[in-house]
Amino acid sequence: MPRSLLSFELVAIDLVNNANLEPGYAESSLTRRVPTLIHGNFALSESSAITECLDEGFSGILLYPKDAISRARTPSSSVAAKRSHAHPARALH
Ligand SMILES: N[C@@H](CCC(=O)N[C@@H](CS)C(=O)NCC(=O)O)C(=O)O
Repeated sequence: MPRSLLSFELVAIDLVNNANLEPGYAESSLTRRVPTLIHGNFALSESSAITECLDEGFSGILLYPKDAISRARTPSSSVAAKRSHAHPARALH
């Protein structure tokens, strides 16, 4: 399958100094965690949501199998769900 790359700017967030909690970042991130995808006025956090958005929203990006059952069985789907629900910060949101 052909793949193409999107151009992007990577912005480092200084988690050691809690830059993710500062207004500049926190206002664009629902979870106040990294990563966050920002595309124009649209902002999306949670890596699995980001990869699904890229997969479905941008032609040429193929991150998941097209078949629903195969997609559900990808390690990222189950691991992401477990991590998110187990994280203590989840209780804050
Ligand atoms: N399930 C989330 C986990 C995100 C996450 O835990 N990110 C960490 C860095 S790898 C973070 O932002 N930690 C800072 C914090 O929780 O305040 C995802 O996959 O996006």
